[in-house]
Amino acid sequence: MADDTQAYKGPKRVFSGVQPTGDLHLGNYLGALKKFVALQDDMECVYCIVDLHAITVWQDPKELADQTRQIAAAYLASGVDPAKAIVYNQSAVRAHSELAWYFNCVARIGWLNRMTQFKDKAGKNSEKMSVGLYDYPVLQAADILAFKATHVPVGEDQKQHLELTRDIAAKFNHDFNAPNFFPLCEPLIKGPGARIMSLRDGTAKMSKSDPSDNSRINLTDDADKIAKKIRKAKTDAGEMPADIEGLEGRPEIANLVGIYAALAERTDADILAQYGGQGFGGFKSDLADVAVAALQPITDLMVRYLSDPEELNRILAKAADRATEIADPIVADVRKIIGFCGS
Ligand code: AQP
Repeated sequence: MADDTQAYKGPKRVFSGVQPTGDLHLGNYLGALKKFVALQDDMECVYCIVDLHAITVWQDPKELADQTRQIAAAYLASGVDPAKAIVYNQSAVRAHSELAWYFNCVARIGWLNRMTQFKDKAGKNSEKMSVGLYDYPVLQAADILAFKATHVPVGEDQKQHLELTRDIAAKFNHDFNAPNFFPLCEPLIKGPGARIMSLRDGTAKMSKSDPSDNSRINLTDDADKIAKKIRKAKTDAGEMPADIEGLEGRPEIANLVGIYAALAERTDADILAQYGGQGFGGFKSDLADVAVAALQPITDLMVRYLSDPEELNRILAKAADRATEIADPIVADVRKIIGFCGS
């Protein structure tokens, strides 16, 4: 695998996406958006709002476009610059759907059966879920490979899906005797914020679909709400540990320390050295200040962007044209490689 990654000689390109399925939270910000901004000066970046993924579960047609603009506003407010990065919604670029079908014929059912995210989301109701939810990782592979993306910044929950993307790319290259046609993309997961956990349960991922709003900090929360949620965040009967070993078996404390470190751009060890031996009150109060200082400017800017939906529509449409210019020739080559008549 490693040799194959290096063997790909095409340009380096970043692709990632976020679903328009509700308010973005701190996990989405630290696991994805913050990384998006950091990469846009170094490589060509394609940042998608994955509305085709969103409809794998029911979305109200009256709300989908608003939700899509909400994510676009969050991208821009976080610092993604549409003059540098390509920011568009997935359904506006046909290459995603077309390539997903070709990859449906490359991916194996056994591979999809192993995907833990589908099992987690479907629970005991897998028979009643849409085929799209089951097939979600194949569309994700098409998203990435329609741009021959070489780097994919995501949170840790997406690791298994990116391994599947690499498997699909490798099998396509092998089956069609097209060595290195698709790159084996490199996940950019490591670093602070890769896995932010629920404020109510340090063993569960912070998630949009958690029924408890107190489990997450939303990018739309105001300063009071952020402070209240952090005050209420679950801790334990002990005190703040002074070193990393002291976080062992204390997932809620480890999560809060990780959030502090990621937002303040400091290390966990540094935070622990400062607060070790103290109660949680002062630490939580400082964490709330750090969170408000980092998130409030983003929230304010989001409101400004959302006040002009037509401008957001224009930004998305222009970027969709740029995305189509990159993806269409790649998918045309795929048609030729597969051997379709007239391609
Ligand atoms: N808790 C998290 N910590 C770090 N990164 C996270 N991401 C999501 N949750 C965390 C990353 O955010 C990006 C966008 O995610 P998404 O909206 O496309 O889908 P998701 O992973 O399904 O987000 P949620 O909040 O967990 O939604 P539900 O509740 O619907 O499952 C991805 O890069 C993801 O890794």
